[in-house]
Amino acid sequence: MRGEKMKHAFVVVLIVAFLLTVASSTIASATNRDTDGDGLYDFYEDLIGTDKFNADTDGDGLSDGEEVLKYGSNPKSSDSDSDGLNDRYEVRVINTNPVMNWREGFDTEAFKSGLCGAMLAPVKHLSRPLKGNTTSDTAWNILKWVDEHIEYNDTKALISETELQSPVETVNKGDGICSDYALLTASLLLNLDINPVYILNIKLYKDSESGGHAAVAVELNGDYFILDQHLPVMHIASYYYNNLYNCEEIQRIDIYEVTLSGEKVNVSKTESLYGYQLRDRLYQVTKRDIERIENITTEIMKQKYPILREDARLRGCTEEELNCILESTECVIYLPAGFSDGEVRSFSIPAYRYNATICDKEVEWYLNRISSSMDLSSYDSFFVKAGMRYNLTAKTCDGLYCRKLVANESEIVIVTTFAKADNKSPGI
Ligand SMILES: [Ca+2]
Ligand SMILES: [Ca+2]
Ligand SMILES: [Ca+2]
Ligand SMILES: [Ca+2]
Repeated sequence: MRGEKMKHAFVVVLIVAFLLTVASSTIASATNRDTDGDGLYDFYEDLIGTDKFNADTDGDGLSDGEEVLKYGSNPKSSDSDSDGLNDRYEVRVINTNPVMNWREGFDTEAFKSGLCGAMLAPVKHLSRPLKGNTTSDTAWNILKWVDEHIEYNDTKALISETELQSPVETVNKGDGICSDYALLTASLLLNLDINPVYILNIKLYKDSESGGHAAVAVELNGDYFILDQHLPVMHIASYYYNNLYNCEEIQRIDIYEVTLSGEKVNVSKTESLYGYQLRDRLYQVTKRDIERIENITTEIMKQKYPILREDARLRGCTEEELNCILESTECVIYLPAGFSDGEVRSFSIPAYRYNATICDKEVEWYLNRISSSMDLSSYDSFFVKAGMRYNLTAKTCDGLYCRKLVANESEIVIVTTFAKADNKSPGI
C-alpha cells in the first residue's frame, strides 16, 4: 500500500510540475514580446501608451525604443521640446538636444538650432537679391535690408524671459530684439555663402551680469566688421568708439565662430576682446586716406551720375569751401567764370568710423543721401575735395570713461561742388 500511495503522489507531483512549467512559459512569452521590434516590450508600450504594432509611433524617424532608451525624447511627439525642429533632425542631422528648446537662451545650442539648414531655407529667397560683388557689398546689402524691414520691438525688450525667434519668424513679424536681429542677419549671410559668420555677445559696463547685447560680424581683410541692426557696417574698433560716442562703453565682446557645413552648424568660441584691445585696433587716418576718399567719391559720382563730369575749374571754390568748414568760419564762395549755377554739398565721417576696407560703401551711402535731397539733373559738372577737421568739442557723457575717451575727436569732411557750365567746355 505504501508503495502505491507513493506512486500516486509522484504522478500528482509530475502533473503539478508540468502545469507550472506551462504557466510560467506562457507568462514569460507575454512579457518578453516586442511585436514591432522597436526595443520596447509590448506590455511596456501598453503602459506608456505607444503603439506596440508600430516601431515609430510619432512618425519622426526615431524608433520608440531609441526615443525612450537612448535620447530620452517623447515617443509620442515628433518635436519633443516644441522648438520647431523634428526629433530625428535634431539628433541625426544637426546634433542638438531634442529635449531642450533652443529658443530659451542665446548660446551655442541656439546658434546650432536657429541657423541650421531647416531654419535657413525659409529665408533663402530673401537672401538671393542681396548678393553683391564682394563680401563687403553683400554684408552692406544685408544690413540695409534688415535696417529697412525690421523694427526694434521695445515691448519684447522689456520682458525678462523671452523666446528667440527663428529668422523667418522675425521677417514675418517685422520686429524683434537684438538676438532676433542677430539670427536673421547671420542667416542671410550664411545663405549667401559668407561662411563662417561671427555671433557677438557684447557686454556693456552698464549691463547686469545676465544682460548684454547681440550682433553679428563678418571677416573682411582679416578683421571683424560688425552688422548691428542699422547701417553702416563698422570695423570692430569703430563700433567700440561709436558706442562710446553714444555714451555706452563696451567692457568685452565674446566672439563665436559659426560655420555652416551642409545642414549642420558648428560653433566655437574664438576669443573675447576687452575694451583696451578694441581701442588698440582703431585705424589711424593718414593723408593718403584723404586722397583715397577724394578719389573714391569722384569715381562713385562718375559711375552713378554719368551726366556729371569732373571739372578742375571748380577746384578753387571747392577748396575754399572746405577750408571754411575745417576752420569753422562763415564764408561766401563764388563760382568761377564759365558757370551759371552751382551748389555745394558737404558731409563728414567721424574719423573713428573710417576704415579703408569699407570706406567706399560708406561714401556711396552718403552720396545716396545727398542725391536724394537735391536735383542733380540741373548740373553737368562737379569737383570733390576732402580734409580732416580736428579737435572738435568732446561730447560729454555721464560716465567717466566716456568723457575721457571721446575727447579730441576729429572727422573727415568731404565737399562736393555741383555746377552748370555755360559753355560747352570739355572739362578735364
Ligand atoms: Ca515594441
Ligand atoms: Ca519616434
Ligand atoms: Ca525639437
Ligand atoms: Ca531642441
